[in-house]
Amino acid sequence: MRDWDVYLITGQELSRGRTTPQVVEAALRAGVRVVQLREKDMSTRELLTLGQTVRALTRRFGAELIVNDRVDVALAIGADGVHVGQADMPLPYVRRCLPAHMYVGVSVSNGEQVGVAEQAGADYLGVGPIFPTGSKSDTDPVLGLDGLRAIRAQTSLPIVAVGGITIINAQDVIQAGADCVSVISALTAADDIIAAAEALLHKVRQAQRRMK
Ligand code: TZP
Ligand code: MG
Repeated sequence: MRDWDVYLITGQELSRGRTTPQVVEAALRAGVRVVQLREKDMSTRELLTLGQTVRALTRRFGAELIVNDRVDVALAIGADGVHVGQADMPLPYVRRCLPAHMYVGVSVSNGEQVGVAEQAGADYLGVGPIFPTGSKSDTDPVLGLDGLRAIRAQTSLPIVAVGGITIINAQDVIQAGADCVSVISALTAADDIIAAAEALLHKVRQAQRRMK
C-alpha cells in the first residue's frame, strides 16, 4: 500500500452512462493511485474481461488494483489485493488462497469487527459508512466522525474511510483519523471526473500533510 490518498471504488451503474474503464482512466489521469473493482451486477466473464482492462489501465499509470469480494478474479487478473466484507469469505480463508504479497482489506463498522480483522491479519480496514450514502443499500448504521475517531483510537491499521465522502467532508474524515478516503459517487457521478479527482486529491493530500 503505497501512499494511498484517494481510493476509487468502481460502480458502472453509478457512472451516469460512462463505462468503468472510462471512469478509471479519468481518475488515473488525475493522479488516483488505487482502484477497487466493485461491480455487483456482472457475470464472472464480464467481470473478468472488465478486470483485465482495468488491470492494464492501472499498470499503465502505476496504480494499484484491489478486487472486491472475488478472490478468483483477483488472482486471474493479477490484482494487488482483495477487499472483503463481513458476509464474504473470512480473512483466514482469503489468505490461504492468495500469495503472501497480495493485500487483504476488510470492511468493518464496529469495534468487535476491528478486533477480529486485526487478529486475522488484515492489511487495512475499510471503515464505514461514515456518512449516509445512496451507493450501497445494505449498509450498517452511519458511524459519523465520532465513530471513525473511536475506531482510530482502537487500531493502528491503515484506515480507508468509506460512505458519503465528498470534496466537502474529506478533510474532516482525514482529521478524524482516516489514512485515506474511498469514494464511489464523488468521482463516478462527477460531471468532470478528472477535475473532481484532482480537487479531491488536493484536499486529501493537504489534510494528510496537516496530520503529520
Ligand atoms: N461501503 C460502505 S458505504 C459504500 C461502500 C462500498 C458506498 C460508498 O459510496 P459513495 O458514493 O462514495 O457514498
Ligand atoms: Mg463484499
